[in-house]
Amino acid sequence: MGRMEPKGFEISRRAFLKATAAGVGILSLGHELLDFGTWARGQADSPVVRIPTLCNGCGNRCAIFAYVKNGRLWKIEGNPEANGNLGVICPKGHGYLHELYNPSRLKGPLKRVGDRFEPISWDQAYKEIAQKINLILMENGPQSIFWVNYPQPNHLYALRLMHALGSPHYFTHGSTCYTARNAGWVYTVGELPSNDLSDSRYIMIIGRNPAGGIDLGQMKRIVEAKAKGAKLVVVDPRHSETAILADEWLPIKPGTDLALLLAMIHVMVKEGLYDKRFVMERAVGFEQLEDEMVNYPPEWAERICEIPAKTIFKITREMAQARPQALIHRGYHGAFGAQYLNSFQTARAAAIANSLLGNINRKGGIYFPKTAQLGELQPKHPAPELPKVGKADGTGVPGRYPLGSYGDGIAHAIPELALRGELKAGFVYHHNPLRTNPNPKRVIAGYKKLDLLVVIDTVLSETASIAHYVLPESFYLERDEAVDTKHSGKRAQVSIQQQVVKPMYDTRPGTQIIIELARHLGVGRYFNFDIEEANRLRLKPLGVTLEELKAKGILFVGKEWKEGFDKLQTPSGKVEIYSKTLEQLGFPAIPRWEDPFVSPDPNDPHSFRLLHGKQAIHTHSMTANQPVLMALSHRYDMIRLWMNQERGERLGLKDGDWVQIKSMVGEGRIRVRLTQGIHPSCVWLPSGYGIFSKHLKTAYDIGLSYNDFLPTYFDPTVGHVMASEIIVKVSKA
Ligand SMILES: Nc1nc2c(c(=O)[nH]1)N[C@H]1C(S)=C(S)[C@@H](COP(=O)(O)OP(=O)(O)OC[C@H]3O[C@@H](n4cnc5c(=O)[nH]c(N)nc54)[C@H](O)[C@@H]3O)O[C@H]1N2
Ligand SMILES: Nc1nc2c(c(=O)[nH]1)N[C@H]1C(S)=C(S)[C@@H](COP(=O)(O)OP(=O)(O)OC[C@H]3O[C@@H](n4cnc5c(=O)[nH]c(N)nc54)[C@H](O)[C@@H]3O)O[C@H]1N2
Ligand code: SF4
Ligand SMILES: [Mo]
Repeated sequence: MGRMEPKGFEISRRAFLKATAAGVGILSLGHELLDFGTWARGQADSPVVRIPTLCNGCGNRCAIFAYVKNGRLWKIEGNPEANGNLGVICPKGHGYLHELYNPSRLKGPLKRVGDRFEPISWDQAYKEIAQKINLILMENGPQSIFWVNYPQPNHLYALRLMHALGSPHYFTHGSTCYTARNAGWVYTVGELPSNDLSDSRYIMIIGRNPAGGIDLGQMKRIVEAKAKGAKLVVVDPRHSETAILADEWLPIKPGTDLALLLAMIHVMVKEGLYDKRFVMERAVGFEQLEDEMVNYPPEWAERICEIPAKTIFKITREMAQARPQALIHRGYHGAFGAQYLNSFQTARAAAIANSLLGNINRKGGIYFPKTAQLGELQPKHPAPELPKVGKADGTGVPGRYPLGSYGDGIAHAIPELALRGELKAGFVYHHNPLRTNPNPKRVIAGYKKLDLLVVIDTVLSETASIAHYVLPESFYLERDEAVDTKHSGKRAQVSIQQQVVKPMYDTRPGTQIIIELARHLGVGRYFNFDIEEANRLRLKPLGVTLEELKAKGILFVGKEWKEGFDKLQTPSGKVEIYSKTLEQLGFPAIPRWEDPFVSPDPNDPHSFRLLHGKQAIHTHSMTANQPVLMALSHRYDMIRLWMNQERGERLGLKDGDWVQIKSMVGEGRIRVRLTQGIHPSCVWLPSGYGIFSKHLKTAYDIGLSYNDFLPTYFDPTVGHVMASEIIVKVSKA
């Protein structure tokens, strides 16, 4: 463990006593009562200890140093060497720290008794859960049990548990976030790549907002590229935080990015701007692309996406000039993660346009990062057999969702499968479907239908509130976790979340909970290890020890990234401009224009498309209850619906007025923000609010969530939520 005592952190004992002389005599620190003298002596005398770990304020899992004094967390800082955040951390990371000392945290396991929760011991909770699961297994078979979680390094052990029980039903939140984007890339270049931003000379970002939907490393690299003269073009119906930095902001009509991309491809093909050698040697299907693209000149696209044809020509020509150090960002959630009926084709078109720039695995282009290949637990700890039944959500099943990600599953199908009686019992871990899945009325009905719902969380979230058992996980700074390979880049990075302070309450680390559940469920033979042993086994092939990793927090392993490639992980080994696989499955083998599923009524002044997105100070459903972060929301008046100024005025609205929003499935009230910075056809809702768990007092009933307005949809390609296929009517409240 790295130790240091930076001068600035030491408060001298005298200064401290002076500052608190008028204070109380007894202080309550968590659950311990200390007399003031003991506490003050401890504060003054103990050194500041620096422990490297990972932030859990959002899925980015930035590498941080936590500073601890006298057993209390002092502050966190970014780890300067880390790929993902390059030494910085964001406001959510700072704000979420306060959760450690938030009195509304879960303090021990709970059991539902009627409409109340009662405390229960860990052992008793495990016994009762195991009894119920065993009964359900006997009556309904293993496929009636599921596990769903936020994808994270210890998911491996949850998957092992489901397989040990014989169930294929392991899910992540992917269908609400990124499955269209991932599939688009996978079916074109074989895997999900990264963006080599810092060495790029021309960066085009479509519906990605790393300054708000935070990615700290990306922002630093964009700024670095700009300092070297790179041009930044941001395509977003909204003037996002990233658009503020852009050389050019293209306020596209939402849902039509595919038209823009098809027109760009058209220009590259027609004017011969593409990388001919790369396409000839490294891609299949260019001839078919040429045939199809005649249909999509920029003049056609302008009528659909409302970006002037001359801008499309200009941007495309400029990009071709800068290639191969030019890229279209691989995207995440906003434009084609899981948003529209055409999102899969949009992701495909983005991948193809990049390929025509010849930038695949090139400096300044789209590249395949080096990822550490962790070791296996087997043969020492044999893995259970793979389940014999397929997934009931239809992922990977011909005729259902053949392009769907079997690994992620379709999590928002869980309530539907529960309503049909196909799923009977489940574990929800670090995930809050009641708030983050579409159409909460259906989600609540589905999850309530389960014979057994076990939720593993740190607070009484919406989902935990309806569980039969709530198992409290220790806060991230209180626990060791599975080694992580996220944020790989030019060199493979391996990182670790480790314990920084002692658990305040009767809580346990997630991996330990999984292992203990397995032992009670009679499949302990697959879990004869603890997190430490598992971490050691997994690090072994990398040639680094757990001690080294714990001392530094992150380590780089393996060889440096190199330009170029021999063979891609596609069936042809090349870029699949034309995809035979898609053809065989009955999907368009070359992207072609598809309208979004729904569109606002152009003749109705009240009709808008409802978009949503991140604000830099909140994470999904998990930070709104942080008093410091919510204070920022109020102070900067951020809990408002963005609407185009002129359209708002036509509805008789003034900035700050209350409006009523109504869709097919829900309604609600919120204040409006009138701005020039949004396309007239849509309104935009910040996505971190609308908390309805009464236990989360700071957040309760403030703002709205887009999910309240989103019907339950499954797109026909990968089964995602189609999160922006929402038409709402907005009127003055
Ligand atoms: N602050 C914060 N940061 C986060 C997270 C968080 O919860 N909070 N979560 C992390 C996660 S899990 C994710 S998935 C990422 C998401 O990261 P992003 O995908 O960057 O985030 P979003 O805000 O969903 O969307 C980005 C932009 O897409 C725009 N947009 C919406 N519809 C369209 C469209 O049809 N076309 C185009 N071109 N643009 C459109 C929105 O206006 C928005 O500015 O953020 C990560 N970082
Ligand atoms: N309302 C709304 N819905 C959304 C989004 C949104 O921004 N807002 N974004 C969409 C996207 S891009 C994504 S990726 C998904 C994300 O959706 P989810 O996977 O549901 O993620 P979160 O809302 O971040 O948090 C889930 C739960 O994890 C709990 N939690 C936090 N830390 C810990 C911990 O250390 N241990 C345990 N056991 N639990 C913990 C939180 O209390 C919370 O209840 O949602 C999608 N749906
Ligand atoms: S982006 Fe912010 S909240 Fe997310 S992991 Fe990094 S520091 Fe933590
Ligand atoms: Mo996400």
